[in-house]
Amino acid sequence: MAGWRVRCSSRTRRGCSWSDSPPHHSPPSRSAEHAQIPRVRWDAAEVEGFFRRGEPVVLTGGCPLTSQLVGRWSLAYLSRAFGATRELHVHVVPSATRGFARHYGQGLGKGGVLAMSFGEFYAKVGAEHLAGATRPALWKYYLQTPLMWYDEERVAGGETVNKGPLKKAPFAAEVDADMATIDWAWLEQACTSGGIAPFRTCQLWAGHGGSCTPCHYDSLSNFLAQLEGRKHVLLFPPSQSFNLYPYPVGHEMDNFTIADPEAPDTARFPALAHARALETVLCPGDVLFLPRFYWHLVRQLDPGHANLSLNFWVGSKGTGGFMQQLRDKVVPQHVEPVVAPREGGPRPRDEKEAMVWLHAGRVLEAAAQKTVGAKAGLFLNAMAEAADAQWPPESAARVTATKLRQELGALLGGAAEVAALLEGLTRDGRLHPGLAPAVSGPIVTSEVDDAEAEGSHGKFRMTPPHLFTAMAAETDAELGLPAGTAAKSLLSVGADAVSSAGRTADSHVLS
Ligand SMILES: O=C(O)CCC(=O)C(=O)O
Repeated sequence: MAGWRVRCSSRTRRGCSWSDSPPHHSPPSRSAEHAQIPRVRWDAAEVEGFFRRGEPVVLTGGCPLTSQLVGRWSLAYLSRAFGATRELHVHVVPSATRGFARHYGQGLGKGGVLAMSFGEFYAKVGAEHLAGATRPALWKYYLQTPLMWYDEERVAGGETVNKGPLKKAPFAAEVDADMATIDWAWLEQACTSGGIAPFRTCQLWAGHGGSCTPCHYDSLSNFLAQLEGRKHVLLFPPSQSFNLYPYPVGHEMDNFTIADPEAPDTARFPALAHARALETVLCPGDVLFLPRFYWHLVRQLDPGHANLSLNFWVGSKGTGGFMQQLRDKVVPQHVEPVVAPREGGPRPRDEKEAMVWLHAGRVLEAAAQKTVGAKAGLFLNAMAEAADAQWPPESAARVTATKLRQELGALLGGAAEVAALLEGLTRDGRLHPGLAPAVSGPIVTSEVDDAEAEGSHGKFRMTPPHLFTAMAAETDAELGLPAGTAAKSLLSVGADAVSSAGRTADSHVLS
């Protein structure tokens, strides 16, 4: 394999002949060569097998899902076509920040989510990032906004189903007409053949190249369609979970990894050196099928160049009967997935089985938290060292530990498998003393349940003005800028671009 540089076909609609000239930006160096995600023509007979088996694949050759939008949609086009609606979600982080983690606050990282129109967003990235930028960039921007979606509800067995009618972001007639060119019938057929229906959400991703979405998994499968610019995708199957050091269960970011595979700190995260990844570079026209629970880190290539994707999340967040059975037996409360084992010992035989381990690990952590609260890490460390055999036989801790060993042993195949799971869960102090920084204070997150939104638990979908002002003041102090500079930078919008979008120049994002 010739390094990370993937040869995208120069016959793709947008002529993505990147292999002929050096890219503007290479992904950071890696500790290991990674295998390539298979690239297969969208109409090849073998494609259905990837969906059915739940394996990642890049569909090439003009997949009809979004082929009508490739070459038509661009940042420039959407800034005109989208109209004046100012409800689009734009993530904003200080320029030195590596990525956009979807969660911001003390212990999570600096940043926020602001409501803008596409014209405002484009004016900002045009003035501060895209070719010909005239102002230095204090902030980086990433528009991540749902365009069409179903609300969901959880039903028996932990599955999720669509609830109510299809909803749409308020966009102009031109975008509406474009959305109708999406081949929804192809998507439905793909989902049906893979047993992963129904469609849940279509989201727009627009950036200016250079930054990334850090390593995480989603509970829904995904078709990620690249429309403009390129993205490097690093993908880790569920079997690699232990090697990536997921945040502890219950943490705000417990579907993200604490370790950063792009900048591997193997002194702090030794197992990261063993993590086996798949990778690809998505070019306009490519559609990546990304099965749920696959960890993914997505980097926009080519800083200063427009980057645009649409994705389609599909399926149910449910994890099947085994999870419900396990929860009912060991922890009667809702938990969601994470984890897999070290080289050498017992381990799952395939990625489907690895997913069971991942979820079993999460149930184990949740059960420990329920039993001993904040001492869950200590409890699981002790279990990993088999110290529970010495605990008083009648104690709640011993009874729980025995029950957990029995139930998980039956699920995973035996005591050795449970020991391997415990070893992976507690590796290198992941849970105790705890590798993740402590979180406190209000949180701005794009992954918040409706019931939790807007402050009832100190969580916000959008950054309230007072939080943004505080963050901007910190940025001024860190960079030695006059007070108010960072805030002003975010409030100002390039007059030309805004008026060309048919809007007034004095509009701002925090009103
Ligand atoms: O494109 C990106 O930056 C992230 C995409 C992603 O995480 C997803 O589609 O689930």
